[in-house]
Formats: sequence, C-alpha cells, structure tokens
Amino acid sequence: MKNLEDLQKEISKDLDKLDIQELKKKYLAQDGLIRKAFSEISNVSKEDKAEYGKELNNLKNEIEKKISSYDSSPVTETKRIDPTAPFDTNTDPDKRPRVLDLDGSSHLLMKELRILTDIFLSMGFDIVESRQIDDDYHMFESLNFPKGHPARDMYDTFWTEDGLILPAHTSTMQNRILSSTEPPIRTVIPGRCFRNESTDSGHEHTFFQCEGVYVDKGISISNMIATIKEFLETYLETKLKVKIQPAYFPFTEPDAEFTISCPFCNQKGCSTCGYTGWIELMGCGMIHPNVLKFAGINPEIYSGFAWGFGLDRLAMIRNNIPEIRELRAGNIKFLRKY
Ligand code: FA5
Repeated sequence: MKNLEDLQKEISKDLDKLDIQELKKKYLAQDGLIRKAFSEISNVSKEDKAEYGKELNNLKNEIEKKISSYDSSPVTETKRIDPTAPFDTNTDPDKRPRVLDLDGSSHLLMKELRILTDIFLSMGFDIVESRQIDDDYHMFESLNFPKGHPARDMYDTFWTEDGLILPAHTSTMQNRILSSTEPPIRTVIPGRCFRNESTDSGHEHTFFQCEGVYVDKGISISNMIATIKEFLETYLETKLKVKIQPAYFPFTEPDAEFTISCPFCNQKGCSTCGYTGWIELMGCGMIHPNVLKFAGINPEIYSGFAWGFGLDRLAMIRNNIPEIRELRAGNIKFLRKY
C-alpha cells in the first residue's frame, strides 16, 4: 500500500507534466508502472488485496481519463501525419486518414483483453497465455476424452499433416497449469482458438477464449458462481441476475452453462437475448476428478472449478456489436469507431 501511495504522488505530478505518448509509455505499456503494480498483487497480504486492486484500478482510470481527454481534443498537425498522402492533403491535417496515429492503435479485442485481465489480476488471479499449436494429449486425453470418445466430435478441430492440433478451446492449457503449480491455483488463460465451423453473425473459425481454473481445499460450486458473477458485473459495469443450466463437458462434473440476465433489455426481451431475457455466456463446472488425477492433484484433498468464455462474444455484448465477423473484417469505419 505504501508503494501505491508513492505511485499516486508520481502520477499526480506527471498528469500535468507528461504528454499523451509519455503517459502511455510510462504507465500503461506492457512494461509500464501500472501493469507492474498489478503483477505485484500476489505479494500483497490477503486482507489488503481487494483494497490494493481497487486503488490501482482508480489510478489507471485517472490516467486513461486524461489520455481520452487528449484523444477527443481537436486533431492537430503534430498528432496525425500521413507520410504517404499527397502534398496538399498533408498540409491540411483534417483531410488525412484518421487511422494513421503515429503510435498505432490497439484493436478493440486487445483493448477488451487488457480490461478483463486487469480485472482478474485485481481479483488475485495469475495470467498465462495459451498456445496456438497443441497435441492430442492436451486437447483431449488429459481432459478426460479417451480415444474414440464421442464427445471429441463436439469440437470441429483443425489438424496439421503431422498430427498436431490448432486448439479448439483454451481448456487445452488446464493440464499444463494444474500439473505445474501447487494448489491454491488461480489462473486465467486467454488465447486464440480455431474451429472448422461455418461462420455466421455469432460464429467465427478463429476467435478468442478465456479459460479460468481455481483449485484449493474445500472449493464448491457456489465459489464458482460468485467468482464468475463478480467478474461479469465488473466487466459489464452493471448488476446481473445469474443462473446455471445443465450442460455437458467430459472434463467437468457437474457441468453448467453460465447464463446472465440480458443487460440490454432488462429481461423484457430483445434481439440480443433472442427475446428470452437471458444470455448463455460460457461453459463451466467443477473440475472432473480424473482431470485433477491426470495432473497429479489428489481429488480427495483438493477440488476446483473451471470456466471458458468467448472473448469476442463478451466484447460484442459490452460494445453492442451485432456481427462477430466485423471484428476481423478490417472495415475502416468499424476500426475507426472502436
Ligand atoms: C468450451 O470450449 C469449453 N472448453 C468451456 C469450458 C471450460 C467448460 C472449462 C467447462 C470448463 P464451448 O464450446 O461452449 O465450451 O465454448 C465456450 C465459449 O466459446 C462459447 O460460450 C462462446 O462464447 C465461445 N465460442 C465457441 N465457439 C465459437 C465460435 N465459433 N465463434 C465465436 N465464439 C465461440
């Protein structure tokens, strides 16, 4: 907490002193002071953790507010330069393409990924990135799908000619996390997934998922519901009603589909929730005892839960985007808007 006080003093001085690029670099970049402070949350005592996370989020919001006040200020010659534009448009900054910010800009999905990993960091989770190529053991066997198990057909998987797999879900990381860490385990794993599916407004062949695993002594399904609800209410910035519905995954028992009250229509019925008032958001459940055993964890002593949600679909809800294919279509109007 003492370090946070020092950080706060430094930020107060810098907000008036530094320009937008310097602020971004010093505080918000991958190796910036805010992310560094988030990564130190595991060293904070249990009692102080929640307060530390909250204070840190406030500091981050303060910097982002300052930066967005610059972003909405009139475009100036020094802010936007198109080196490829003909000479006469180069002299009139308003005529230049607006995407050509000198520092580039993050894609909506990367911005959302940063927001949600910051929330999980403030809740005490570690973040580990998943892989983009994997094998049968991690995709299926370690997740309790023996060879020939019919549930393998639930995942339309891309295979390479030499028998490797493009992961169809981030659950491929479960065995790696569980077997390399001593409980208590609290890890969130975002990553790209690939499925051999036809695309439509809600389905892509390439999309992001975000996996979570939590293992300790005495963990129950109510811990799972409370954790996921806390995350969703923070991310969507609204109170939600939640319910779980039966589902089936070979790697959880019991398994569930986590469902939230529609934040758009307040459950009156709208096109986003298909006029049901509810939105099914993610698969989740208590980690199957076999999955714990495969990772060398004794299910007589430990229990835990896992979830996996689609980042694209969650970002669409938060930003009111009706068409998933827009996220990767490279449409300039869309990119400017988000
Ligand atoms: C899974 O992938 C499980 N691994 C989730 C899980 C993890 C269950 C841990 C239990 C424990 P599912 O196939 O339902 O489940 O996908 C999870 C989420 O990924 C979906 O709710 C959806 O948000 C997203 N998703 C799945 N397929 C697509 C797709 N083609 N395009 C965009 N998002 C998708």
